[in-house]
Amino acid sequence: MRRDPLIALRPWEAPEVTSWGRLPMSSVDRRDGALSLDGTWHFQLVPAPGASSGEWTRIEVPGAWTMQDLGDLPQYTNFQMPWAEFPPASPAANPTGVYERSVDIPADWAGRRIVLQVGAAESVLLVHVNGTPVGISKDSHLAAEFDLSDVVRPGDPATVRLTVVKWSDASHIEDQDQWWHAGITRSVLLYATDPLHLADVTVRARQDGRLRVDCQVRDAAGALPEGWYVTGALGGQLLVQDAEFDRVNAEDMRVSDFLGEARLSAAVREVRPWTAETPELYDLTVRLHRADGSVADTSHHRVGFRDVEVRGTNLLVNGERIFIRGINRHDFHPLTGRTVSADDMRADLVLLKRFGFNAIRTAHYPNDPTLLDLADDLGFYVVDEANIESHDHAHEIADDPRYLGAFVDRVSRMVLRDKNHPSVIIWSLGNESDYGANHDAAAGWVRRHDPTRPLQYEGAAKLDWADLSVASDIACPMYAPIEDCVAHALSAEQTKPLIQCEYSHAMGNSNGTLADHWAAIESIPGLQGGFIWEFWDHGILQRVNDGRPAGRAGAGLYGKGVAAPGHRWAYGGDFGDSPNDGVFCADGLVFPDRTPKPAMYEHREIAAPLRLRYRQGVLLVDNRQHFRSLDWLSAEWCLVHADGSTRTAPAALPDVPPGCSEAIPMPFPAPEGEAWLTLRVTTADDEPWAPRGTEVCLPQVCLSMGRSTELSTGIAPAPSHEPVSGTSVEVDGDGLLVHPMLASPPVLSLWRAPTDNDEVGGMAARWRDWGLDALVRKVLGLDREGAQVTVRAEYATGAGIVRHEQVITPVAGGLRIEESAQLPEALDDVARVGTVFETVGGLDVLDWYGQGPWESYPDRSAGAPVGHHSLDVDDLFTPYLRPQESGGRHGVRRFTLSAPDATGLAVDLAAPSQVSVTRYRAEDLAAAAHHDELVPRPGCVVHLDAAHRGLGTASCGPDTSPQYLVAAGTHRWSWTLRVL
Ligand code: IPT
Repeated sequence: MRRDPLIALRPWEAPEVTSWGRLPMSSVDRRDGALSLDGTWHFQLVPAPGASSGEWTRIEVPGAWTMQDLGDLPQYTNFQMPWAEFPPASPAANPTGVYERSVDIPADWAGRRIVLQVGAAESVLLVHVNGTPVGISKDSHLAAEFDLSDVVRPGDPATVRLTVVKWSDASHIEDQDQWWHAGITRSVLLYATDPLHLADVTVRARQDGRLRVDCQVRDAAGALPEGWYVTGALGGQLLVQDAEFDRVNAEDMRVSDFLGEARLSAAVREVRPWTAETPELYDLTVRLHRADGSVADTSHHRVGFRDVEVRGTNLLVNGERIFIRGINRHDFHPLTGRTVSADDMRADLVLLKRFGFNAIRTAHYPNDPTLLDLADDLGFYVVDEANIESHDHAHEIADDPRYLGAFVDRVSRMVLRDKNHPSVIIWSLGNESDYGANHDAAAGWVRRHDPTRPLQYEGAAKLDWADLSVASDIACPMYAPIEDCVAHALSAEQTKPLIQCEYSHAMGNSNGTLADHWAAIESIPGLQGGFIWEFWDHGILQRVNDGRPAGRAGAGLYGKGVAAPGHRWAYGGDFGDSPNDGVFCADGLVFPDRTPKPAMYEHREIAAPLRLRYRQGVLLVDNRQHFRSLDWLSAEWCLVHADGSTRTAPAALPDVPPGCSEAIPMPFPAPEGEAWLTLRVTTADDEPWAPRGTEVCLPQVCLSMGRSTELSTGIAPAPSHEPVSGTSVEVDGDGLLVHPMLASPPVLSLWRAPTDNDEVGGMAARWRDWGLDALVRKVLGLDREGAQVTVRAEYATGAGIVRHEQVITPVAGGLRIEESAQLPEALDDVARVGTVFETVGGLDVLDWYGQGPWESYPDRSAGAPVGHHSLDVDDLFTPYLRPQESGGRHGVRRFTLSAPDATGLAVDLAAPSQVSVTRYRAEDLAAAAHHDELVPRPGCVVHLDAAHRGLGTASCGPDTSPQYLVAAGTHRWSWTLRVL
């Protein structure tokens, strides 16, 4: 057999080879009108490039083979490479997929230039057509195009063979924190153009309406043929008249000087500028005409008129200092791994829009091109990031000249593809790859080709946020503590806008202190926001019986964040993958099925377009947007009293300009006692991302006898429960309360099922060392004084003795339990101090007065308004992928837990407390690795916490702030228990 020259070249171990035979990247989108080659292809998986199994099977394109049960499964590592070879080497065992199909080349393509486009192939693509080697490409997240004109014949079938080599020198610079997959992950298509065609179009559209369009025609060999010309048409009705060009002919463009480029320019009067809040787009059609006027080629663009600029320490869009309410997003899907449909991408962005996000960082590679079309359309600012992450060998690669071409290739091709998207406001050179000459080379290319946008790279800026000489116009650290950001902004040293490229790591039950970040960002010039890490939990839907990915057959086998019975969300190690980094890939604000986690509601409120304030009896509405009025919003007032009464009234929103505030009349007469006023804000009309009536935010103020509190710091006093005599308190020989509604008595609890933050941050290990997960109670004394019982107990921990006292007193209709716990000095950081008990079965509904309805914790409670809430107990629980502390509600003052026949129990808390009601004990949660392993208990496990530790973000980044820690010393709390 003849040796295949593409295999003989061994391009998978040659970083200098970034491509061969590949056409230059372009902004001209050829997807419309192309022949789709998506569908079922013949497929062979062989153990190494050049091997042959002789056994053909089938595969879906686009689709990674790792998701189609073809013998090679996904593997998850964060930054460690999955194998030991040093760059640029890759392992000899190198799964290689051969995709093959036949395609009928349309007969009417005779005389045309025929191009194959492979949307994305991971990690090296070798192309053969009709047995002829056609080309090579690397970069798993950008399309590769090949000119087939000389190897196919219109009217005849052609055999397209795409060989994809999984591991390569390129894997070392695609070492992102995500699943390793392999195969063709985006669409494959074939299209034809005139031999003389629009090779590239560069659109510059300014906020003031100036438009410049540079068209590159290839291959005109320095001059367009006699009489050929280019025209452009902008917008439907309005602009063409006012624009200088509708039809700009060759003379206008000084075709005599033609060097392959034609320039069109126009000034659009009364242009509606593009911003993420006002994503105004104009249709631009560029046409290349033959001398007889017929059209040789057409290119469509959606143009947004806007300016981006870094001025001093501010990032400006259309001259305004904007806030970046961003998120990091991967191309991810639980059924297909990396292949994401347009509908799915739209659903991602719609959800983000509904939760107040206005920016996306395409972590850590250029996303599917459709994502940018949608971002233009729906309104997002995008940091477009090049596909470079050399994490494990960052230092070696950043200056390695063998990788120089790859760096420049990846960055420049991204810019060439995406430069006309108004949504893209910043280019990123990649992620976590140290900083070296290869970065500067790529930065130089970008600055020359596109001077209209700033550039960022965390690795360049991280050693000195203010250094103006490095390849980053933004100080874009990751996971910097709030105090460090504040200190920098106040230091007088700051030279660039500070926008964290990653912060508030959303792993498990997390995102503590998000509101504190934003309090700093909004009040300190120089701080402009950041991108939360990250959007998705990367759990892959897996069949439990055979451990295989469910693949496309799993459609619909999940809901409300949970996989259907017989399935689970797989994370690292679940496919037998080794090495792996476990559950670290489950660190998103949404579950793998896109169900929002409670932290999304926290963000929604922090990012609300409208905020309420109440100062000295005056109610103020703030328009917190940069460009929009409030006229797209409707609202309704809701006043909630502690006694359970609620009043509503329609609200008329004032015409407050962006960034301004206005006083509005109080909608209700001043309430007696404490009450909470909420504005339920919804969309007034259909928005592209939300039907009319969609809830946008729930700003709230506390109206409390002239006192005011934003959000949730106060709560009304409890009804008093006077002691009554004549009733008795029943306790057993150990001094444990016996009560008809309780299946297990109230005891002290100092522990929670560790969150991912607790585990990675080291707190969980400390708690285990102290023995807090298995406290042993020793009764010291039991006293009766009349009807009152006092029980004193102690618990030996690795950090000293904890003393606990319960004073139980009969009160009207129930029992009052006053408790205190004394924590020794060394026990200075526990998960909680409170009571835990279990109820009898059948109590399925929780009604409470406090913050809700969403899960909230002391350092994540800005998004949960105070009110009367009601939920089924099962719906209180948040199914974090690795079970952990979940389902808490902050600021709870009282609740009932009832059965359908309204029997049950009621608890009144003397002070607002952290409460959780679940079907699981903390140890049940801590013992399970996946949600499907949990077995609900028949009764409810109820925690009443006098103090509960904040969540923080210590799985990657800062722990919670000191004010949210549970201190040593004496804690006191008191509650009453009644039977309904
Ligand atoms: C940072 C990475 O950029 C991101 O890909 C992800 O791994 C994240 O952390 C954690 O989930 S890098 C980290 C070493 C700070």
